[in-house]
Amino acid sequence: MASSSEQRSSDPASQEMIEHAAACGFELAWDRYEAMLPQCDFGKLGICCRNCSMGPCRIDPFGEGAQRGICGATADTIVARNLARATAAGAAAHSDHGRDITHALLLTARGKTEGYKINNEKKLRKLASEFGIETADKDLKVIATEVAELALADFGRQEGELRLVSRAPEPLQKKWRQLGVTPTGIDADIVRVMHATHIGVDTDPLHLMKTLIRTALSDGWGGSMYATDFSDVLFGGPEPIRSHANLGVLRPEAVNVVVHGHEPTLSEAIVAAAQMPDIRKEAQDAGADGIQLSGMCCTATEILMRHGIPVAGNFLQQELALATGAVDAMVVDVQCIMPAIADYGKRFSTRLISTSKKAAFPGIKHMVFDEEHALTSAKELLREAIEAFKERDPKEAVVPDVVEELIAGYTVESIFTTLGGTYRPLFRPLNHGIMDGRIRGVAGVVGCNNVKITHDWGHVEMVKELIRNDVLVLQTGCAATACAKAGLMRPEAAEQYAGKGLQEICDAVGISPVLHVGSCVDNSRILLACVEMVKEGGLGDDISELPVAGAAPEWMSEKAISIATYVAASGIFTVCAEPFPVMGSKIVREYLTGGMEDDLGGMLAFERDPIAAAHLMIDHINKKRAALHLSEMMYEAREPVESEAVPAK
Ligand code: NFS
Ligand code: SF4
Repeated sequence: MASSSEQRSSDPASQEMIEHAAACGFELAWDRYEAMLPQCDFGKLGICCRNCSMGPCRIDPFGEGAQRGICGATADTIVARNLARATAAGAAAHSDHGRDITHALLLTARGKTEGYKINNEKKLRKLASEFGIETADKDLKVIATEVAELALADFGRQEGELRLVSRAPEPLQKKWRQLGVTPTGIDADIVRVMHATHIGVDTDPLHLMKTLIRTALSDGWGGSMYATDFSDVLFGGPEPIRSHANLGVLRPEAVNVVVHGHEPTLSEAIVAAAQMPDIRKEAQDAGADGIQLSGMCCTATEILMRHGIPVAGNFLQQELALATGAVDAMVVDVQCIMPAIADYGKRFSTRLISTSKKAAFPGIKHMVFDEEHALTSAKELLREAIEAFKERDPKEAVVPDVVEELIAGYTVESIFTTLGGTYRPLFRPLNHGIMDGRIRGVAGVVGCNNVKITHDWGHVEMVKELIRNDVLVLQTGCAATACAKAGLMRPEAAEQYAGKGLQEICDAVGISPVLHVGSCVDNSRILLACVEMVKEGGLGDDISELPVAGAAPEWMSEKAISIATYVAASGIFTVCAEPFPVMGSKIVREYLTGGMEDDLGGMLAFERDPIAAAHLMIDHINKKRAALHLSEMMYEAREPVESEAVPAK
């Protein structure tokens, strides 16, 4: 028996579409998951290896069969190598995205892109001064060229330290150096993992952990951070902005274009093209009430943050959006795109188009997009959608009438400037709120959806538990979309769900208790918010002393492995729901969930129950508050608000 729509998702729009899909005979990720069961236990424990062709080898966890691979590799070695490779793949995904944004800035500075310009001169000048570039009397384009070239050099850096390492608090930099995990060069650190994990190279699990941590750090303090900085420079630094989320943003009367994937170079061009008079007229002539653009996954959060474009959904909603039959085009680039979406191109007039030179999908039209012809390509994609609209059978379109309001657009620069007016040190209201016991601490709740956990339930339950305990929550990616859909990013959410102290701060500053800070690469904003909290003073000298914690309650991707690792290696206690595939190695498991804290001030924990996980975070925050001798919390935690969501399977 297939699981029920309530077991699959806690989001009403998704439940409705899951039932619709079942009635139409459409297969969804949950169906494929159930067909896959039971999943391989060797894989779960991380104890299978196929790094050479003498294998595959697998270790018997009960100690009765093979205890070593043919080469002699132990379970500890195999687990460590596998995890290192996953981390490298995740770091590579973020960093290659960062490289492309940096390159797009360089091309723009050289006048070689179509439709992009430098949108944020202030941030560019700030970066130039950070990089030690002389800017007096220099043209903006020259400054941009020099900044982009220095950043690109960090990708290929062969020695020394990554430039942005200097943004970390001194004590943290010192810990990294002492352990020998300071990132060197973004590409080189990834290559190092691939080399170290080849047969017969690094087989010491703890030494492999260092190689893995270095790569993760070069993602968080390198590739991802550059992606964020240069997206802000090129496309503008986000400011608080209102919008909507969930499948109900699709409008059957309009040409519906969903951009899905990650790199804002594509989605930004489509946003611009959709506003051009000729394209709008073509849509009108086709009988449509305009073009309705919306986003899916992280690219959604990029154009939400900067333009208020509504979000159609998160990772597990990509098939559901297509199942509505109301999507005329889904335009994808890279990462988190299920190849299964190709099915919908056969069932509806929907155009499925992949645009990255890095990714093609069987059954999906490949129209490679490049920055040199960005606007022209974007218009071409929109014209495909208009053609599809003409062919669409209106009777087949079923769109759930579910949308929620939200505010997004928070950044390190914009979080506490919403009061406006006189100059004030940015993070003072936050630090003071923490010190006087109104706010208990801050949590970053980020990451994906995963069929193993009721969709959105993990995120929403955890975040509600945190804010009722006066923990301010920062969110990115699919986690942010989940909580936006649940109404947690409206200012009224403070009154409905937050503890009294947090409510007082939200009212005073004019923010909601859950702040949307962007896409997954924008987790770098969370790191930098921690740096600002340290700089503001009163909460210790290092990130590891702050009353903060991180979580990924529905994670699934290799990128999430890299993120959780760099967050922990930056000194932040981080809880992941699904355990990393390390349970087959006592050494690796104990290091990540214990020893790492002695070395770097932060560590991981694994807990599937979102409420229990929230309490691990709250206990950690309380421990840090006590160590800092902060005052008692001003108010008792708020009573839990009764939840309608069903528990996870
Ligand atoms: Ni992050 Fe974004 Fe979503 Fe997970 Fe995928 S879209 S980069 S990986 S699923 S949050
Ligand atoms: Fe087996 Fe060693 Fe080859 Fe892995 S590297 S497949 S453990 S022989």
